[in-house]
Amino acid sequence: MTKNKELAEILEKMAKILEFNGENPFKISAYLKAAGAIRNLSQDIEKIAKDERLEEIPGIGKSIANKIKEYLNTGEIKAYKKAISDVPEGILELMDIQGIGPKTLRLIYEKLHIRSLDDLRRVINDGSLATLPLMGEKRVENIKKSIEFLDKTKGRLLINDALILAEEVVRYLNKDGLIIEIAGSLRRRKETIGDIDLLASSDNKDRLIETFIKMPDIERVIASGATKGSIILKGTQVDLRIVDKNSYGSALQYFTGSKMHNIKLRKISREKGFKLNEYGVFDGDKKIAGETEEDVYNALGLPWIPPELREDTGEIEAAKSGKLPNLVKMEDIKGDLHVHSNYSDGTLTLEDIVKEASVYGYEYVSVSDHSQSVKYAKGLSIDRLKRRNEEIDRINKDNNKKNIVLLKGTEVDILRDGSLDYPDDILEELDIVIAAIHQGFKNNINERMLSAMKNPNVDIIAHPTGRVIYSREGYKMDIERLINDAKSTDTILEINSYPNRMDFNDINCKKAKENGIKMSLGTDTHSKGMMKYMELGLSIARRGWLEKEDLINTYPLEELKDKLY
Ligand code: DGT
Ligand code: CA
Ligand code: CA
Repeated sequence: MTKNKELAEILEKMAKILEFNGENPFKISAYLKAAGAIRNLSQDIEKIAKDERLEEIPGIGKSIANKIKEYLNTGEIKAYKKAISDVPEGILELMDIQGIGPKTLRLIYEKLHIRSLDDLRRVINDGSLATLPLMGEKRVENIKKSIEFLDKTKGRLLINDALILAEEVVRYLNKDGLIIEIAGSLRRRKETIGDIDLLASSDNKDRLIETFIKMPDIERVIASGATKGSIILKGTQVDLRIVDKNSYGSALQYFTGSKMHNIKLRKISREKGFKLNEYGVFDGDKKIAGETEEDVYNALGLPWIPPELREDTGEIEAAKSGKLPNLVKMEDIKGDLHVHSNYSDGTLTLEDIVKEASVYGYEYVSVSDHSQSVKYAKGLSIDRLKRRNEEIDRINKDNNKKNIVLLKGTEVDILRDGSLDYPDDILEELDIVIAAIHQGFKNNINERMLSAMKNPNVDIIAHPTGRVIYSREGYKMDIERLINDAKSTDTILEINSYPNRMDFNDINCKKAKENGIKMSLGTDTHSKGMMKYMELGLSIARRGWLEKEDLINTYPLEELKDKLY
C-alpha cells in the first residue's frame, strides 16, 4: 500500500501548490478530495488501477485517474512537475509548515519577500510577520513551534548539535570515572546524525541504566533493559549500551559502523575462518580479540582504521594494501583562515581575535572581512579596509612576543558580472584574498567563479557550493567544473566549518584531493567561541581522506606566504 500513501501526499501537495498559485478553487478541492479518498482506501491502489476501477472511487474523476495511472506507470506526474516549477524556489519546503496555509504563504511571499526557512525565521524574530493582516502574536508563536518541529522531524541533527547533546549525556553519566564513548555515525563524524549511540563499560550495569533513564529533561524512555537503555532527549534518541570490558573493543567497532563497513569486515573474517560480532573475533570457540578495536582489526589482518573513514568507500582495500591516508589532525593546524572582525559584521575586535586564537596555539589568523557591496554584512569600504590594515600592522608589531600574526585578508564578493568587489590594486595590498558569492545565487556561478579564480590576487574560494544545511540547497553549479577550474588556476578551495555550512563536504573534498587541489579550513567566526568550529571542518577534511599537506592551514607561516604569493 506504499503507493497509496505516496499518491495521497502528492495530490495534497498539488492542491497546496495550486492554491499558492491562485488557481480555480474547484480544481483545488478536487485534488484534496481525491487525496482524502486515497488515504481512506482499504485496498491497494495499484490493484484498483490494474482492474481499471479508479473512477469508481468516490472523489476521483477521469482527469485525476489519468494522473494516478501516469504515476503508477512512469513514477512521475508531468502536471505535478510543471506546477512545482512554477513555485519560487524555497517556497516548496515552507508548505510543510503547520499553521501557514498556501494563501498566507503567498501573502508573506509577496509582502515580506520570504523565500526560505531562514527568511521566515528572520521575519518572525524581527516582528514583521506579526504585523501582517490576520497574523497576530499567537499565530506567529504557533508557526514558530511548527518550524522547530519541522527541524527536528527532518529527523537528523546537525553534527554540532549532536556533539553538544552527546557530551551533555557523557558528562552527566561520567561521574565516577566510567569508561564511556560516543559510537555510531557521530563517532564517524557524519555531518548529520540520526541518533546518538553511546557505549560504556561498567561493573554496575543496572545502576548505570537506572541513572541514564532518570536523566533530567528527558522526554521519554523508549527502552530500558539489562545492557541497554534508550531515551528521547530534546527530540533526539540516545542509545546507551553497556558491555563487558573484554568485549569493549569489538562492541565499539560494531556500534561505530557504518553498517556497510561492518558487513565487509565480517566477510573478511569469514574468509579467514573466524567469526566476528560485537563480543569479539572468534576462532572456533576461542576468542582471539575483543578488548580493543585495534586488536579486532589486527586479528583480521588489518591496521586500525580511523572511524571517519569507515563508510566502505575504499578504506578496507586501502588498509589491506597499507595505503590508508595519514589523516590530518588538530595538532597539525597552525591557523584559522576565515574570521570576521567587528570592522565588518563580526563582534570581535582585532585584539579579541588574537586572544581567541591563542587558546588554540595558532601561528596566524586571517581576518577576512566582507567587501564593500555586501551592505547587510557591513562590508568594508576601501577607506575602512585601509584603516583596518593599519591597525593589523600595529597589532602584529606589538604582538610579536605572542607569536600570533594577523593576516590582512578579505572575503571579497564575486559580483553578478564575475568581477570582484575591490579593484586589483587594493587586493594586491592584502596577504590573503578569499572570494565568495553572496548575491545572484542562480546566475552563471561557474563562469563567475572562474573569472574570480583567474584573478592572480584570489587565493581561495570560500564555501564553494553555497549550501546551507536544512535551508538552502546551494548554488546551481557544476562541481566537476569548479574542481577543474580550481586546478587550472591553482586556486585553493575552502572547507567552511560553520555548523550549518560544512561546505565543501567530505565527498567533494575527496574528489578535489584526487585532482591535486589544496584546501583551506576556515571557521567563518563572527563572535566569541566560534573558533572551536575548526573541529567540525577538520572532521570533514578527515572524512574526505585529507592529509596534512592537503590543507594549507598546516603550513608554517613562511611556507603559507610562499603558497599565497
Ligand atoms: P545514524 O544513527 O542514522 O546517523 O547512523 P548510525 O551509523 O549511527 O546507525 P545506527 O544508530 O542505526 O547504528 C549504530 C551502528 O550499529 C551502525 O553504524 C552499525 C551498527 N549496526 C546497526 N545495525 C546494524 C546491522 O544491521 N548490521 C551491522 N553489521 N551493523 C549494524
Ligand atoms: Ca546512530
Ligand atoms: Ca542507534
